Parts: sequence; structure tokens; C-alpha cells
Amino acid sequence: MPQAAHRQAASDLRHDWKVAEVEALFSTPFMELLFQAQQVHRRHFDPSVIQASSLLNIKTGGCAENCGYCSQSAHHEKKVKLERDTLMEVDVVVAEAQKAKDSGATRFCMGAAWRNPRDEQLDVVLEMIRQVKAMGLETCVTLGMLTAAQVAKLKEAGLDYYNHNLDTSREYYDKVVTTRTYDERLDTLAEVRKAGINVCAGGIMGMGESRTDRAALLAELANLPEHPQSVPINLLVKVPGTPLADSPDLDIFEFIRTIAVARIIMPQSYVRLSAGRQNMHDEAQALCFLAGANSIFYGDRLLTTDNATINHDRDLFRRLDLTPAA
Ligand code: SAM
Ligand code: DTB
Ligand code: SF4
Repeated sequence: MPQAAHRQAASDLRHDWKVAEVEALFSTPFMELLFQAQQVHRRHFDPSVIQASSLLNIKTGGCAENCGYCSQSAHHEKKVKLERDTLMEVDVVVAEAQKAKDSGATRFCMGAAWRNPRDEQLDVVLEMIRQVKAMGLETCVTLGMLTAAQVAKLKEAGLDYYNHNLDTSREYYDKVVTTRTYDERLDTLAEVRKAGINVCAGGIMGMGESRTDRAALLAELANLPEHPQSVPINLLVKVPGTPLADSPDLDIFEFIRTIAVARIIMPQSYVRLSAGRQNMHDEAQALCFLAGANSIFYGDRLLTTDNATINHDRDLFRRLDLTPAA
């Protein structure tokens, strides 16, 4: 992309989206919406290149928060079959990162089931970040809420991205989680952004929310002082025993519309087709890429559930003439 074109486009970035405007985009006839999204996508990205991030759950279960979608909340522990585990050893994490690198991932995301890390826990994660970064991988962690001092330590360790999702609209939030507020989420994102760490923030679709909630979530993300550099759009993985496991299925075309609208209103962000690919047909994934998704979680596991397999993804990329980002 010529530099000048990129600068011109950058000046078009908007941070004043009204929810009604975003809803109107959702209501655009499907073929027209995908065409618009693909046009925006091509102004900023090569449409055949997909960024691949691998995930590792470095600390499993026993989390103090009560997120209704999550297998790792201590609040749902009696109903969800999941063994708690302590924080992994640094060497084990580095070995997993090497496997991810060898399979073609360019970013390694480490997730911990914490409401917030204690300082001595954070110290171990800092060492993981340093060692994974030294391998030539981009680093991402998702550890829950952070203080400004903790954010500063992450920056110093060389962290590239911090994942912290808003998950849904402010209005629907208390149907999903009640142990934290929307504003606490925004506060952590503000600290991360201020420190100059790239923000990875998105949400989950298919938790029984309305289209207005989906539009409000995307407006909230786009209206942040900077668009998140990475926007994960998850389709709820219905984990038996979690409060939201019986949510009605979301029409896949509504999910694809969500990707297209995210692409249009956050033109320069990487939009990640995230959880939920395991149960998605290849045709649906292809439409997500056409709608402007240009990043995936790559690797046989997500955090506690299975992902689309590496073999399947390699084959899908070949059939769609997609190339992983270098
Ligand atoms: N505890 C940290 C936090 O909540 O920020 C980090 C880990 S948490 C599991 C990371 C994100 O994974 C959540 O914010 C949510 O968006 C996503 N997630 C968790 N369980 C999911 C599920 N069953 N389906 C789809 N996305 C899910
Ligand atoms: C994100 O938005 N999705 C990832 C990552 N960030 C940490 C997590 C998906 C989890 C899916 C359910 C599980 O495996 O437990
Ligand atoms: Fe804890 Fe994160 Fe799961 Fe919520 S999503 S219960 S904060 S691990």
C-alpha cells in the first residue's frame, strides 16, 4: 500500500459513531454490505493475507469472576467439568511457543483465568513474555484487570498486545457478568493504551444479545480514543454447565454481518475471526474473510476448548489461496 494512500485513509478514521448509524450498517442488504466491507478492506490490507495467532492457557480455572460464557469461572465449577491448574512453568510455555512458531504462527497469546494478577504471578508472566519475544514471536497476554504499575512492567518486558474484551454492549453487560463493571474494563484498556501497548479488544456474539447490543459494542470499540489494533469477534462456544450454554444459536449470516460492520467502522484494525470456528462450515469462514476478517486463532486448542485443527486450516488456506502473514 503506498504510504500516501495510507495517510489519506488514516484521516478518515471516525470515533463518533452513533449506535443507530452502526445498526443501519447492519441492516444494509447482505451482498451490498459484504461489497462495502471488501472495498474498505482492500484499501488497507492485502485480501489474501491472514495473520495467525496461537493461544495457550497458562493458568486454568478457579477464576473469581462470574462471566456467564466461561468454563473457567469458580462460580460455575460444580457444573463444568474442568480441572483447575496452577500457573505453568516458564520452560513449558516456551516449548509450546516454539511449537506454535514452527507451525506458522506469528503471535503467541497467553491467557490466565484471573480477575487480576498478583505481583508475584505477574513476575512469572513477565519472564514468559521476555523469552517468547526473544524467539521472534509477537507477544500477547490476557490476565484480567491491571494496575498502571503492572501495565508499566508489561511494557518494559516488551509486551506487544494486551487482550481485554468488552464482550458485549454496556446495556447487556449485567446479563453476562456481574462481578465487574464495564467501566473497570474500559479503565484497564485506557492504561494499556496510555503505555503504548497495542490493544486487542472485541467481544462474543450469540449470548442472547440483540442486534442493537452488537451495534453498541462495535460503536464502543470504534469510539475509543484509538481503534483497537486487534478486534477479536468470537462466536460463543457453548460450554455445558455454563449459564449461557443454552443461548439460542445466532444465525451465521448475522455473525458475518458483525465482521463486515467491524471492518467498515475500524478500517485499519485486524479483525479476528476468533472462537467458534470449529463448528463453522468452510463456506461461512470464507464469507468471514470476504467480509474483512484477516486474523485467526491458529492451533488445535483455544483456552479450554478445541479449535479448528491446524491440518484443517492449512487445507482451507490452500483451497482459498490465502497466505499466512509473514
Ligand atoms: N481472565 C481474562 C479476561 O477475562 O480478560 C483472560 C481470559 S478470558 C477467557 C479471554 C476472553 O475469552 C474473554 O474475554 C471472552 O471474550 C473469551 N471467551 C471466553 N470463553 C468463551 C467462550 N465460551 N466462547 C467465546 N469466547 C469466550
Ligand atoms: C479472545 O477474544 N478469544 C480467545 C482469547 N481472546 C483469549 C479465547 C476464546 C476462548 C474460547 C473458549 C475456551 O477455549 O475456553
Ligand atoms: Fe475469569 Fe476471564 Fe473466564 Fe471471566 S472470562 S471467568 S475473567 S477467565
